[in-house]
Amino acid sequence: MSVSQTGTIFAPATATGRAGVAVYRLSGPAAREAITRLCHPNQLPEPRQASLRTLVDPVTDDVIDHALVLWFPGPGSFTGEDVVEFQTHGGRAVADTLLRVLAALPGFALAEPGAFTRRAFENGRLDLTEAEAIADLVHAETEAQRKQALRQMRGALGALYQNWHDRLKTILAYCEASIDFADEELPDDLMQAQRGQLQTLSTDIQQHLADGHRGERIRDGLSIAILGAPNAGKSSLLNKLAAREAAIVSPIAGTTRDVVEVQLDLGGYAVSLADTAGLRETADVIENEGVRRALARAEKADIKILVYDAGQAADAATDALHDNDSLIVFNKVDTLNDAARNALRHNARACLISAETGEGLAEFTRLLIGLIAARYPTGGAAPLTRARHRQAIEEATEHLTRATGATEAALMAEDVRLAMRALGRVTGRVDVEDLLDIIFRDFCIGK
Ligand SMILES: Nc1nc2c(ncn2[C@@H]2O[C@H](COP(=O)(O)OP(=O)(O)O)[C@@H](O)[C@H]2O)c(=O)[nH]1
Ligand SMILES: [Mg+2]
Repeated sequence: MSVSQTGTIFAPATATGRAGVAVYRLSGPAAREAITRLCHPNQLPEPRQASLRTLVDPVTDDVIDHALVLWFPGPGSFTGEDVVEFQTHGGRAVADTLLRVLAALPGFALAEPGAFTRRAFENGRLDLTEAEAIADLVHAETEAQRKQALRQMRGALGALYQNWHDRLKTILAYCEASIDFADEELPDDLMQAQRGQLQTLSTDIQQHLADGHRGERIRDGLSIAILGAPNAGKSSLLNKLAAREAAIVSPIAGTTRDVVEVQLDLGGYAVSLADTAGLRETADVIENEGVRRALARAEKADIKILVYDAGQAADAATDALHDNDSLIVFNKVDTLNDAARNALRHNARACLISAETGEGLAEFTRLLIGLIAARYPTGGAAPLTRARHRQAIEEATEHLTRATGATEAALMAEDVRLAMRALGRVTGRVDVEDLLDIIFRDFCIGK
């Protein structure tokens, strides 16, 4: 459906299945009728206070369940409309009966995914970044995702964009003054001052954009690739980190050919960890394709784990992948004598591990999490969290650059207006009708 629903909507807010309690949510002009028609006794409870009622099918007089009822009169509710919540016993039969009875009430329709939050947005209860953060919080699986979603839900990102928007509005007002009063006495340096303001704002926005995709990676998960020579122990390391036998380990070089991926929670970060084919020159067509995929994955990875067999001589193919986003691991240290180990310890950046015995793995995991946390801190200024935000803000900066170079107030004003509009699309202040279906599609029913 492309337009938002009208009338009164209802939906289970908790997942279906057997559970102690199930919550149903209703919103819209007729929400209160669900209380007057279904509840015994049927007067409205005190706002925002739980009251125990008996839920009855108004047609058959059958008791459906005993429930806690909450009444949130609009406009001070989540959606801005009258909202009712029923907390019943969980379970299929109660759900089926209650949903059937609600659907039969005049003007009631089952809510589409995200319909409640969409109403909250349309009624000005939250901006689009806050609405998106609710979806993110519902989907959050790790600590970092949860914290980031909470911060955005409290309006940290929206407030930042609003601040930029307001600064542009002031600049626009001066531009328009210059146009309107072109013949009158205005300070000569007025336009120059606006240029300065635009530059300062541009710098702030550039800094926000140049965040190494921090917010997006925390939200969507980081990509980490394990790379190295055949038989270095990459698959063994993946299995140890995943705590399961996800990849085949064998003494036969060239066993791993495709990229094997596992999803992990590493220190609160959602991570997609990829095991790859060993890097070597080979005549085997399929293995060659594996090496190509390994290198492509290395290119894409946010962090690389470069695995060396500690007992082997130099490995130029792996050396070539070293950069600031890589961690170096010498594996199979269980096969080394003390002198050989000490020689390796001179490399301060390297970790000595044994994927076989587990030696050094705790320390390695600690270092890896430290590297992730340093690259993708959860504190500091609120980061943008979606490609949608990045696109709109990049568009805004293009307009700002043009505005800064404008020679006439009218041209500057036009680009400032366009920049404001691009920012307004992020928070949903302007012209977002086309975006809403896409954004709210991500939601669950009942949210
Ligand atoms: N002694 C010892 N052998 C290991 C260690 N890690 C892996 N291996 C062995 O090295 C061989 C290659 O391991 P594998 O994980 O398949 O390496 P990959 O080709 O890099 O994925 C297998 O026989 C493993 O059992 C280790 O830390 N110590
Ligand atoms: Mg392997």
